[in-house]
Amino acid sequence: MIGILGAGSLGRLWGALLPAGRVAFIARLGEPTDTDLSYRFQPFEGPESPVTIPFLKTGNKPQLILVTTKAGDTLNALAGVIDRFAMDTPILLFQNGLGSQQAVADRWPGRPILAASTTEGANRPEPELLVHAGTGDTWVGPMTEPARAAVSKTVALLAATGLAVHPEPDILQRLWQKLIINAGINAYTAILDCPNGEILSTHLYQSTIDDLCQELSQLMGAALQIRETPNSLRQRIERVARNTAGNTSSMRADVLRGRRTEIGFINGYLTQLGNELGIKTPVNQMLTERVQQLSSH
Ligand code: KPL
Repeated sequence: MIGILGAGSLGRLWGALLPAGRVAFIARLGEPTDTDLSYRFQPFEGPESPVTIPFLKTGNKPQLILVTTKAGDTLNALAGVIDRFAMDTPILLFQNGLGSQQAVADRWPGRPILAASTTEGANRPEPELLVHAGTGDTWVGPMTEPARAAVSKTVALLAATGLAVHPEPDILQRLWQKLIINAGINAYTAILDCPNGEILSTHLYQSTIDDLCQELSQLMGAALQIRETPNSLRQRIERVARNTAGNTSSMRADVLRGRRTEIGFINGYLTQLGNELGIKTPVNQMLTERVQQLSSH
């Protein structure tokens, strides 16, 4: 049995694709477990189908736990349920940005805590409909020492979905690559209230992107000892913005729905890291503050 904590788009995607009967959602502390969760699933190819997934019952011993909560909810959500699970149960974190993964690993260093970086695209155009909008890749790697031995088992369990899942010994580096893209796109789309591609021609983006990429390059060099020029980072950001030109970013979507954004785990995380490392990050700070002004922080 695989347990999923967090029934948003990504949790529902894994729930729909894992073998039926071997997957259950994990109720948060105080939530009822006697009803099933039902929704419609539109696969990337093929017809829509109904999905019904039970909640994990007391006494169920999951082999793996997927955590698909928002970054800002993760520590609390896990703290509410983790004592129910054996110390050797692998826990795989799917949060955007950085900061929440380290917080979980620091809190439970003796548990096998893993992190994933995924490019699978899923959304919920209606609350009861989950659409697998784009296929991609998922990389899985260890965040704590005991997790090293759990990577191949975790990859094998997830590969049952038919999705492309790969082991990644250096998952932090992989998470940074995604962080760079999100840091260069998401906040701009939220502030400017536009799809990803439209940021490229705006004054706000044009007048700050080179300084932002300078900050990102310095931070990445200091944190990972990986040197990438600001220019190559800018090219990567712009390639993704063009390839996803019509998309509403996750951050713009959060602002539009009045939800808390993940800015604290993207540009906010980078600002904080800059403070710790003595690297100036005025553009990350400006983007963080402007998004915080928009959303319910
Ligand atoms: O990951 C994304 C997000 O919206 O969070 C991008 C790559 C910007 C695509 O929309």
